[in-house]
Amino acid sequence: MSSTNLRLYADAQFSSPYAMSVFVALHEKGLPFELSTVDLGREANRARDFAVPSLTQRVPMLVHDGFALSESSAITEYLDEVFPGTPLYPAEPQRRARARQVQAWLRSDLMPIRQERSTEVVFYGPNDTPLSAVAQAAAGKLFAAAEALLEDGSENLLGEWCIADVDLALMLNRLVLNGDAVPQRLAEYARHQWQRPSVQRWIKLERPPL
Ligand SMILES: N[C@@H](CCC(=O)N[C@@H](CS)C(=O)NCC(=O)O)C(=O)O
Repeated sequence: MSSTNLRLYADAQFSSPYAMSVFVALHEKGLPFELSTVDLGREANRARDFAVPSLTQRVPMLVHDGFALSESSAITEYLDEVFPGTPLYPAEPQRRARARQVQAWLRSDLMPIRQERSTEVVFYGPNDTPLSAVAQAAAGKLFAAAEALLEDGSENLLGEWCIADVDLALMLNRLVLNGDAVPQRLAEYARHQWQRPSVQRWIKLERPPL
């Protein structure tokens, strides 16, 4: 364990949107941390040294002072509770609940978009397969929710920036960066969120070829 006492385990391609969310959170908090990669293609996540502490055999996993935690939104909530620095979640209970709702929804729904526009599209390059009818329907649902959440014209979901902005921008950018049709307002929101320095640090990580 390094002197920072924080180590993040991410996928070897740096393509996991969930690892990205935690990486951004650590940078927003200004916390020094070590970054380790887990080769999911070689099932390194099933090896005992990762499988046991992670419980879930999934990245991301954060280890803080010997305490191992997986599940990205549990990690970012933990970081927000334990460390000062930029708040990751709104303080006001209803806004905080909304941020958690958006995170939970993006992690549990919109599967056709996640399958047909994997994060390889975002971090390696676009694909030219048209969206299926079910993916278009999922995109319609995504746009309706995002437009409702951003109806006041704000550049962030809930007034001040929060970690759910990163997750929503990533979901929209699966389409925007692939050249799929996205309402202009939402494409601008996603592009704006992508410029955040903590997000750019993840984007600029050196990736191995696929
Ligand atoms: N809900 C989890 C999802 C984590 C997840 O799906 N991680 C993927 C990489 S993006 C993974 O580790 N897959 C390997 C596996 O499930 O065996 C989170 O938010 O952390």
